[in-house]
Amino acid sequence: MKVVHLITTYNEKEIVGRMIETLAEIAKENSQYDFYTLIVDSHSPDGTGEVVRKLMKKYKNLELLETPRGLGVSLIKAYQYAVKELKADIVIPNDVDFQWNPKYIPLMLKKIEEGYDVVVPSRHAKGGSDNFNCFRKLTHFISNNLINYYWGGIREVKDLAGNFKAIRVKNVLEKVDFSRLNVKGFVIQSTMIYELSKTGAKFIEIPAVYEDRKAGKAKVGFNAQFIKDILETLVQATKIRLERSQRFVKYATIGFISYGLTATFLEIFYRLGLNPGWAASAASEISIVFNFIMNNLWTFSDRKIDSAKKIVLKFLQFNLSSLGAVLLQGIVVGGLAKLFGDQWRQIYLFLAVGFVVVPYNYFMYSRVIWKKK
Ligand SMILES: Nc1nc2c(ncn2[C@@H]2O[C@H](COP(=O)(O)OP(=O)(O)OP(=O)(O)O)[C@@H](O)[C@H]2O)c(=O)[nH]1
Ligand SMILES: [Mg+2]
Repeated sequence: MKVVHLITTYNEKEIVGRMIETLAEIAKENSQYDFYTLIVDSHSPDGTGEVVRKLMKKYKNLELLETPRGLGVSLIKAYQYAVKELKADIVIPNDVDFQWNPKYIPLMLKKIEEGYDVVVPSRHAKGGSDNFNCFRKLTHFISNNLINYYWGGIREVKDLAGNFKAIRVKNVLEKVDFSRLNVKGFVIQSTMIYELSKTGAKFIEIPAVYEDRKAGKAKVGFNAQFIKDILETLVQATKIRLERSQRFVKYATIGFISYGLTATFLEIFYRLGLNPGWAASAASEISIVFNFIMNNLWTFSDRKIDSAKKIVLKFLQFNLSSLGAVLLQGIVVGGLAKLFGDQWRQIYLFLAVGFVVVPYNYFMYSRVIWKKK
């Protein structure tokens, strides 16, 4: 299997050689893999590129990719290059400064062999840690926890800010649509977790220690670039939140229309002579069919069920799950009526639908009926 390291550098001439050497040692000790190192450098004025060019004479599996300034822009180019040109099977991006120690690589590869698609060394997994000062702790908390995790709703892993991860190419990285990614700075990290999650990737975090820089200077400090990075993170997290909630909005729209449909058919069937109970049941079944078709074509179009046999099976499952919703609704309304009296029944219905049936159905649809492959 071909493993490609993507090492991003900007003014890192003191340390780039040490990273190349360390990766070569790891390659020697893990000879079952075919390792390749791509240094991704944004035309560093300190001559990092020159150092790499010289080392390319000594190490044959080493290459330099020159990119425009910006970590996001650089990584987007590098990921595409690793997939398309280098034909990588596994890609491992990392910083050059040893804050993420390459010693975790053999374990990360083992996890990929075990079937995980994205392995993320994490400061927030049990046993992980960092050595940040108060300022960095605060900025990390704001961007990682508050903006990305809570506001953006990116929850596949807890450590969303690190560069270091192992990613399977087949069916995962190769499916990421880089042409529509337009991020410039450090927010590329949480954006990648989100993009990878859309491919249906299976994630795992392994505990890791985020160490101090071994040489050179940090590019992160309290300056104009930092403000730009935080703003970009906020905008991007908002976009991700909106994109993610689109599914729920579609589901809710269909639910709303089907309520109208049930009410209309209840009237029609009743006027045709059915008693109200049968009329309501028949109307509900029509709404169930409508729900199933529309959610399959629209809400879950990316996970569409299309073989005839599966449609039959899933439709039966869908009916069973809807029956569950009806029972739940009955239990909640009945229970509340017993406790507080019948006169508030419309309020109980509203509460049962809003707080129990809607979340229950959404859960069943997204996790059972149209679950990710
Ligand atoms: N190609 C490229 N790499 C960059 C750019 N900016 C930063 N890097 C590299 O990306 C990695 C992360 O940058 P750092 O400055 O270490 O950022 P950080 O780790 O969040 O900050 P510290 O904890 O203070 O080191 C390093 O290897 C940098 O050299 C860029 O514009 N282009
Ligand atoms: Mg660093």
